[in-house]
Amino acid sequence: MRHISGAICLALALTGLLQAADLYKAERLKRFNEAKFGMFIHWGPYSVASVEASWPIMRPGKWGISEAEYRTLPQRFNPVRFNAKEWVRLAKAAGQRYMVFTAKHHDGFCIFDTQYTDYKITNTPYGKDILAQLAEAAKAEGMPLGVYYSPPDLNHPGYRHTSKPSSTNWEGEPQRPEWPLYLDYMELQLRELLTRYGDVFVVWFDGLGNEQKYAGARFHDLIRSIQPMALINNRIGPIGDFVTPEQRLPAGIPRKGSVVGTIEPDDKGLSATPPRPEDFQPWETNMTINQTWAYNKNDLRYKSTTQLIRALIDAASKGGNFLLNVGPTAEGIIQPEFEERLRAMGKWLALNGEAIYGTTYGPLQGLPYGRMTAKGKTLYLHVFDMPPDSIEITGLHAKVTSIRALNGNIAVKFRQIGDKLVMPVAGIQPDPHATVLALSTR
Ligand code: H79
Repeated sequence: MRHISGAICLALALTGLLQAADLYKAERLKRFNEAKFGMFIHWGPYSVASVEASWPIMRPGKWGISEAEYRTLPQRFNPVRFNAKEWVRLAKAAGQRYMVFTAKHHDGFCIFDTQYTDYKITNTPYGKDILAQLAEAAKAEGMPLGVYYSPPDLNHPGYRHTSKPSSTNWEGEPQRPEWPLYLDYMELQLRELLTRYGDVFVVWFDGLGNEQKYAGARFHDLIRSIQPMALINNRIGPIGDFVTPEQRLPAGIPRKGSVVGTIEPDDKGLSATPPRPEDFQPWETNMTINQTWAYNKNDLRYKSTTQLIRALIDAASKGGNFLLNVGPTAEGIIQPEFEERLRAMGKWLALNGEAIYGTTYGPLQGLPYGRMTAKGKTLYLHVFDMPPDSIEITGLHAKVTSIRALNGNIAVKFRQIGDKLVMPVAGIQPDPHATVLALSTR
């Protein structure tokens, strides 16, 4: 008898724990979906050289910098114009609702004052903990802040033979007896990041494939035990809270169990039609404004504001988030080409944000004129290319009760016959980026 009740007790306790874990997950994902649009920041001593973060020592050749010179960059890193508040305020003005900052990139340099390596910010001429300043400013402004933490670490002697060129062994050497020391180092640093900088919105890993060597479940457990509300992405092995197509938008809606390639578009099993909510796989696209993650004065291939706004809309229309990168200069400035675009996005979001934040994928996908998002009984039609006479959509089964254009809050005339909805464009003020019509339905 005592035996049975013991077993029941244990079962109840376990169910309780499982339910608590599920509740945390639901809450994390709710916050993630409310936020929708974030600022990614790649910043470190590499910003001095107008190259790319870490890749110059991984795939050398085209960057015009040797590994030896790359390793001296911390001696020249002195961002005297860095002002954490200005970055946070810019993110706010852009309508971004979270920030993700490179605490450690693949090169192993730490922009926070870790106890466990000398390759860090407090050993540069600048000398102060940058993550601490950003965390303080973010907290003061009510901006959620996440940390990017690279599992690959080209500077750690447990990760690889550091006497060899990084280009020969940057994928790590997990078969060496020193490897577990590297995993312990990761744990120590994650503990620092999760206990010294306040609430962490997301731990954004970037494992570069072959991630089973990190035995990621250990780090998931660690993060969950310290900050259960911190989101975890999919790049340390386990799928975590969300998947992360890089530099591209998936062609359909990710479902649980579908393959969403990280860098190569090897997506499989995406939905062209909306999945049931419980089958949806949360995701986030991370993307640069030009072509480089780090500051690079030679990279002038900027996406236009319209392209960026439409990328955000496309992501939202498939249920995803959009994490848009800036690479600040060596002085600590976010360059004007980025700032202009971000402020213009913020202006568009100030009018149309209700069609983005907290929405989910729309019931109609692949629309000829644009995209659709949804929130409760309201459907948002984002018109990219305004037709000359009327906007017509077919396939809508819900009964539309009223339509308004979000820019100006003007009522829009419409006719609905069967599954066909017709909206004459006369009276709608077109927005060159995207005009949003909110359809109230019954
Ligand atoms: O941190 C950023 C990148 O360093 C990292 N993830 C984002 C968030 C990343 N992981 N994998 N990749 C980027 C893809 C690598 C593409 C490459 Fe290349 C093609 C490496 C070398 C050639 C892109 C172009 C990077 C350097 C040149």
